[in-house]
Amino acid sequence: MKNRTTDKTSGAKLGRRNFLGVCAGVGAGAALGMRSFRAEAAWAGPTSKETWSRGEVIGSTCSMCVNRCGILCRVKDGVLHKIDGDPRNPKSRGGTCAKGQAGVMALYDPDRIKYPMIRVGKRGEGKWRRASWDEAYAYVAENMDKILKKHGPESFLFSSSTDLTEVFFVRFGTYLGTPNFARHATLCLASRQVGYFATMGGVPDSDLAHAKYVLMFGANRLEAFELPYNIDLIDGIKNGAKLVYVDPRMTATAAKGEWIPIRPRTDMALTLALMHVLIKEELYDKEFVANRTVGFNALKAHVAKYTPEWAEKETEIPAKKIVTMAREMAAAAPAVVVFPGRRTSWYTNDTQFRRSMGMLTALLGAFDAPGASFFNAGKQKLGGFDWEIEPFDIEKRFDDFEERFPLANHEDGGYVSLRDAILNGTAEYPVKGWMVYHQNPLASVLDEAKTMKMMEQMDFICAIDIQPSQTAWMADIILPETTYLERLDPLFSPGGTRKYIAIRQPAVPPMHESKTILDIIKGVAAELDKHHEFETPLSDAFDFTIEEYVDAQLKGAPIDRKTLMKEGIWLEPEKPVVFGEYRSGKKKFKTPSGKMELVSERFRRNGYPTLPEYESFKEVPGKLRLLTGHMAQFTHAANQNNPWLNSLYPENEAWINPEVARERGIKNGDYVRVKSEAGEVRIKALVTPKIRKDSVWMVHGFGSNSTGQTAVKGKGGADQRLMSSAADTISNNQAMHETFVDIVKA
Ligand SMILES: Nc1nc2c(c(=O)[nH]1)N[C@H]1C(S)=C(S)[C@@H](COP(=O)(O)OP(=O)(O)OC[C@H]3O[C@@H](n4cnc5c(=O)[nH]c(N)nc54)[C@H](O)[C@@H]3O)O[C@H]1N2
Ligand SMILES: Nc1nc2c(c(=O)[nH]1)N[C@H]1C(S)=C(S)[C@@H](COP(=O)(O)OP(=O)(O)OC[C@H]3O[C@@H](n4cnc5c(=O)[nH]c(N)nc54)[C@H](O)[C@@H]3O)O[C@H]1N2
Ligand code: SF4
Ligand SMILES: [Mo]
Repeated sequence: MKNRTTDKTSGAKLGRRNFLGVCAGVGAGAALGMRSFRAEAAWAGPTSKETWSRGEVIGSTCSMCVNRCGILCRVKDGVLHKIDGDPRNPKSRGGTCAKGQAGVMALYDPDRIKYPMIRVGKRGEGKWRRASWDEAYAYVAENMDKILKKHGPESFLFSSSTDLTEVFFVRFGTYLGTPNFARHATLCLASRQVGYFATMGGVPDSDLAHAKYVLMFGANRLEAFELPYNIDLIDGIKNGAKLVYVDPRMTATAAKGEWIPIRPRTDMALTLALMHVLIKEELYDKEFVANRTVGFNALKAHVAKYTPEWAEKETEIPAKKIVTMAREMAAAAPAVVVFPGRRTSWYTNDTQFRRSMGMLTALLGAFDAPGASFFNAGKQKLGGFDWEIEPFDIEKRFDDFEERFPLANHEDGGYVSLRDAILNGTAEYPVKGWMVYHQNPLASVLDEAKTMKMMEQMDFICAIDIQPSQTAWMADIILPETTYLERLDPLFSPGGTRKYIAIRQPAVPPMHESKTILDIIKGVAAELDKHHEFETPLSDAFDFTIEEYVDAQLKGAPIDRKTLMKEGIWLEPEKPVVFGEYRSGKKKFKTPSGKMELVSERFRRNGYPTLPEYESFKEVPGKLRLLTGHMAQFTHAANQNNPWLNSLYPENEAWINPEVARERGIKNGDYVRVKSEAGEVRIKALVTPKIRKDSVWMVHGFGSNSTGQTAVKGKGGADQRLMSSAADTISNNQAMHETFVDIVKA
């Protein structure tokens, strides 16, 4: 391995060995997950002046993944030396993962985008010239203006993923006048949202620490972190909970419980059969069902055909096992968690499957009680600007998203439908400009070749990123944002059992020529205003500072900005969680009936089957189903090139069952070619009994074409290159496990 970990510009010497020293074990055992730091016990908190003998400690919020753990940044002489977990944070409780600690190298990464870069070669060729910010603003504005004049504002696609600063980017697009946004949900969790909202009016929290029985469907909490569930799950297991983990693949989470190696795409056969047994054996919660649900009789008739014997043929889980599962769950109820999961971008029927999980929860009465699912008490309300902002005109959207997916969150839009509309020419107007912020769609949207085609027909692509992602590398201009360690972001107050206000604030001043998204938008807006007459001048829409924005958020809050910056977090005094208000009927579910809906009124109104129907299917003979997912060391395709994280796992592997490998003459460590209708990749084989014979799995995020990513370029295989385009029929969530592949020795 080439040593890229000493950055001359920073003076910080942060070698691989040091890093492995501080987060020992992470590479060897991803299952370790979050860990606390003993050092914190002796540490008084960031308010005390001399807290860290060698420097200063700044309380902030991680942004290396979506979890927003509380962090403590240890800084000396303007250099960030180490990131630890903040023990005061109620969600992360002092833990940080390998990625969180490697945030240091997001800052000091030699491959970071350091100044605006304008493309001089062909798209993707990697030839750039350095530009000043003035030149960059003028360049962006000129190109945007050409599209505005020729095609109008609707001709812009604005795409971004959930983070605290996304609000500014969306405001920019809205003021420009485009209705075409593509945001995070349909890449990730849209099916879960639609399925659970229809059934119980929201996605519940899970009291995993006190559950007696936990059923998880491919929710790999101990590798794909979701705070605080990964910590609570371990506590729950220590307290005696039984974990039943359903996945075609044995994960670190499966290793902590009982692994059920289900035939992929058949999970709904299992939930339906579990409901069949609960009803047939009268094991369901009769009182809860009678008082707090609607549609029981229809459900009873509906699941009569879904016997365990029938489900065994679909799922390859023995009928006896299914009966035992139902009985054990009933015995443990209400302290049962049927875990809703997070990434539900699996199959074309995922919304109905997630709905069936909510229905199973309802039948068990496993709700609003200790150890069960519950709705949390809510967030600390934050204020904000009194923005008189017209919501964008969704009806003008070119993919008819709101008509075709009436139950999806329309403000999120959907990638698969909009890409199809562009490529099939069904869009009523051309889409010529693409502004991409904090998102890497060339990696995160399935069927890379199609995304490339969509890019080819764009006149202008502007990417705002911190590093040369695959998408940024294909852009016409890359604008460098400051990392989360160099800037003040809007505050946030997450929901949870304990309210708090967290802050993300600079640990060090901005490096290189990076700027915040708010400053970047201001710069572009001022130039655009020179070219174009907007109803509201864009500059007027952004005539505020981040500090003013944060102050507005804190209006009426129990803490002011200066104190919050000093403390790093505000916590509400601890209160016990109140259970029972939904069970008693004091609180209503946010469904049309106010109850949990076994028969969904919302689905009826929108023409969808009101009860989940299982449809049988056949595999493609001789081929394997491609499965994807995440691992503890990386976030999506965002940080495989981070020097420290890269050193933990430099290249991905395809998990292949030993029997499949033997048939094809493949040995562990051989390179193989994986081929589908959409594309082909070369990747190393990991021959392991931890995967079923009908499937192949690879971790997402490798096989980058960006030559700017000097550590990871050309290494491993990109799963999105193999996946054919598919989406859930109700939510438009991309469906990433519908592709079959061939594997041959390379
Ligand atoms: N094949 C396959 N595809 C998947 C998945 C999978 O498992 N397999 N998972 C899916 C899931 S669950 C999700 S949520 C999506 C996620 O997909 P995306 O939303 O595209 O990914 P992110 O990791 O959120 O964002 C990535 C980009 O943001 C940049 N970035 C990071 N910090 C900053 C910052 O401070 N400022 C700016 N401007 N940029 C920053 C990163 O460098 C990176 O290029 O992918 C989905 N796609
Ligand atoms: N370290 C780390 N943590 C993360 C992320 C990250 O990138 N890295 N991303 C965050 C985000 S945005 C998300 S959405 C979550 C994702 O969290 P998860 O959804 O828990 O994680 P994935 O790794 O996407 O795992 C999906 C699992 O589903 C299994 N699976 C595939 N097909 C089937 C099937 O038909 N049935 C069943 N039962 N299982 C199946 C796969 O084998 C895989 O193990 O993680 C979050 N946390
Ligand atoms: S799970 Fe890791 S990367 Fe994600 S926010 Fe927490 S410390 Fe950061
Ligand atoms: Mo996600």
